Amino acid sequence: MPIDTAQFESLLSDARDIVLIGHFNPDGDAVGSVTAAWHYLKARGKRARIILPSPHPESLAFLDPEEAPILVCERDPQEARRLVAAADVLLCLDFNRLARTEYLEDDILASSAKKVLVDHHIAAELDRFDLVFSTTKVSSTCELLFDVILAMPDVAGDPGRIPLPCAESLYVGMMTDTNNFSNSVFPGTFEMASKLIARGVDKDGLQDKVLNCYSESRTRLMGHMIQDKMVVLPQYGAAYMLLSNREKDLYDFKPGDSEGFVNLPLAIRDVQVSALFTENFDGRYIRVSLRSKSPVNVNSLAVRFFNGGGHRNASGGRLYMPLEEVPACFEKALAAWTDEEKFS
Ligand SMILES: [Mn+2]
Repeated sequence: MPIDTAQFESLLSDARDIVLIGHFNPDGDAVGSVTAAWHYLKARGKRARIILPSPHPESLAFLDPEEAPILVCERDPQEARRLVAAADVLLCLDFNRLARTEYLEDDILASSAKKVLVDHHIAAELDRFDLVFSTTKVSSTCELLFDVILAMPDVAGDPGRIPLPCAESLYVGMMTDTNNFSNSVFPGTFEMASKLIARGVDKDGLQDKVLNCYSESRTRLMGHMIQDKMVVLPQYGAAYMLLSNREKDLYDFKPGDSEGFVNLPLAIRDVQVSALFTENFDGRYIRVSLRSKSPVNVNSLAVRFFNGGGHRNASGGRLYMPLEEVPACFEKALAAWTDEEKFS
């Protein structure tokens, strides 16, 4: 479907200070989309800054623009608030609710800037933005942003006009959100990949930089999780793992190290739903990650039982309880989750 970029074009051409914002615990799609947008704007001679609520994984550091390094709100909240207040356009990427920025919701609402959303999650807060690009029929925010950029008048459908660093960031976001083409892949996803590779993106190089870059201790932690922590619940076609702060210390855990763990139990034939429960570093809450095989909709599980949401086959949320109480809570949720919700 053709994307109407007229309003976006006029917002951007008038803008002097643009701020790009990603979500808390930023993943490849969050970092990919904010940095892709930054490089696109830079090529247009626009001044922009990127704010992320919390630090990104080290493996994505190469995407951080040297000229205007990403501002991490947790490290410099005052500067983040100042930038949000002073912006005339706020471009929010890869989140559906302002609460996903953790610290900046009120500041974003209070800012007089025009607010633009580019996102692929279910049920975005449409009324809080002046302009929204939102669909769930793409692999990632980066795929949607690729479509938007391609439809901008200066690019005019020619991927050759997308700056190379922008193209690389877009590829990384798509590659990580699809788990390297294994889930959430649409025909348009392959079209995007094909056009970006033709543009000059080094697919193998990015794969090695982002996916094959972990420490030895991370790979050992993954083995420990499968061998010692995975619990399979055959009666529910489900499996789960708990990751405690003690284990994180033991395995020298770095942000991003548990990326992909939640997908592992889905390799078991009869497991349709997989959950990873991770203790937050300061013990304030348990981070919930949920994945499912195709007909099963874990978004409904995340929304009803885990204070969250996301996508049909990949959702997240939070629990406010000690880690020891999580197994009983998860089993209770699985028992109460109706088939109607499960296959909705
Ligand atoms: Mn995403």
